Amino acid sequence: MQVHVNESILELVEGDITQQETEAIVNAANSSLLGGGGVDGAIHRAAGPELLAECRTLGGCPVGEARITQGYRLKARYVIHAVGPIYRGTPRDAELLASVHRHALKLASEHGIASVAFPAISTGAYGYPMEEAAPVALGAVVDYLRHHPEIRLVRFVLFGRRAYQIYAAALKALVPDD
Ligand code: AR6
Repeated sequence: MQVHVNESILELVEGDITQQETEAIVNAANSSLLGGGGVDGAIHRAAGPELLAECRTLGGCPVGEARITQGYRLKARYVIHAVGPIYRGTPRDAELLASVHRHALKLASEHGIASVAFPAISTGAYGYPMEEAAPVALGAVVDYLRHHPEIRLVRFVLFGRRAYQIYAAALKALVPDD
């Protein structure tokens, strides 16, 4: 599904983030930025070893922030490595999850990137329940798009039908009149 936020598009699809042709894809990374499982493993496999070599030069990244690299063998020109929170069940979870989405989009704006694909950050190994993560992640992106028309397209790439349905329900609740 798709909604408009002013002139920009916020889109949800079911699929694999490594196959996206947006200018940047977002990685669900950890603070070391040195790779891992899940989305992170899939992106590093698809991008090739040059990605890890560039990540090694970055010196890590705090939780709630993001760093940018080239995309190497990916279709996307850039990878934005975003470090989501490990879910603890406190109000800080949502603050950090919103922050990581804002940081990723700020990097896109600064690099003249107009289209960005996100995975469902923190909802795998980091244990954030999808029903809780979806409104926080989507809300942060809608807020950003309202003030940053230079980002033309944000696509959430959800892994499997259940994930897609949860994010679609959250987006309908967030923009009921679209
Ligand atoms: N495309 C889109 N989404 C995917 C894909 C894919 N190819 N593969 C998995 N997902 P996770 P986290 C979904 O665990 O929770 C890593 O080891 C998956 O179903 O990748 O932020 C890092 O190095 C889930 O909904 O990221 C960190 O140590 C979502 O992507 C840690 O895991 C995120 O799952 C980060 O954990």
